[in-house]
Amino acid sequence: MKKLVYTLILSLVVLSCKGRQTQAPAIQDAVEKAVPVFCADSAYNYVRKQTDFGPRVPNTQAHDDCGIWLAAMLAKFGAHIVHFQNFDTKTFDNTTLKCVNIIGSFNPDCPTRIILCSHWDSRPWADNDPDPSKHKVPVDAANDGASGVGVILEIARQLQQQAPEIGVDCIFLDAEDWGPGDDYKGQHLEEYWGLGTQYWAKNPHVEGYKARYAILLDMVGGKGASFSREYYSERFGKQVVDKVWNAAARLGYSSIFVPRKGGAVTDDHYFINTIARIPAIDIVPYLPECQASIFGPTWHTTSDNIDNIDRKVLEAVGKTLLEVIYNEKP
Ligand code: AHN
Ligand code: ZN
Repeated sequence: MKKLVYTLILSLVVLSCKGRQTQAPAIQDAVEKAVPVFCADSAYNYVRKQTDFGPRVPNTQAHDDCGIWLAAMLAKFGAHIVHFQNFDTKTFDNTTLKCVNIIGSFNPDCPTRIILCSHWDSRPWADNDPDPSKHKVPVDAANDGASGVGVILEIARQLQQQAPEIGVDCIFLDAEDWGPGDDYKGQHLEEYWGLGTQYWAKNPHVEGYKARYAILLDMVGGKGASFSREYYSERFGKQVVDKVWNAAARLGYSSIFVPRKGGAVTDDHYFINTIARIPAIDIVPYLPECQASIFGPTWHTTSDNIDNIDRKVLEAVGKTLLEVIYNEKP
């Protein structure tokens, strides 16, 4: 019954978001381009659906159930191929994790491809919580995990309704967030983060896989978030950063996509750049004024839950990405 009600609510949301948004033609392009409308309510519901499973910590039932749901959603949205890439990986604390990277390929025969990616796992410990007694509690990860996946799912839904001129691979990466935090000082080694990405970069889902570039979404729904030009993104994919920040500026989002340099973040994009050698950028918060964390007040705390998600931030990211995708030429 609950499921039926949920489905009905979702259908209403989806119905209310139908329609097309047209934009003025670019000077060099006489044909008017239509960019589909990103529905923030729909993205928000995909975020909430993930948190409803509970923390998606590898080796738990919530994780496995959510993974099946994500693959089913990509299939439902018309991904021509859905890869379920299972693998085992070892963590810094010597735990073996049963993991899965989930890849939905749209227009798989198109040689010009871009990647949209986000990690879908939850951190097993809220080790940045202001209350030390909560440092072993798993994180809901509404922002740090579910937000990027929710935005990508809503983009996937749009891809089905109107195909862009390029191929798109939506990649949900596992085991990003089992890295050693500040409770393990001296072990803050980058190779223990992004374990799913490292596996994928060494074992791409298709032999000889190539893509023009990759865009990573990490923590793209938190209240008060803004994004700056992250260091490795700029170093490995400056043109991609330009493309995304210019698209955001055209849409009036320069207060969220701030045109300034950010810090350096060892995130999934780092391994896509250095192992897969695909230019990869990170849309990740940069909040130097925030005392608790540069990523925002809820980072790796028990407050990273659905109450901290702002539809307006999801919308700014989603609309900016659709603007990029539907202006990309083969
Ligand atoms: C480090 O703190 C070294 N990297 C942040 C990567 C991350 C964790 N993104 C989300 N959670
Ligand atoms: Zn995290």
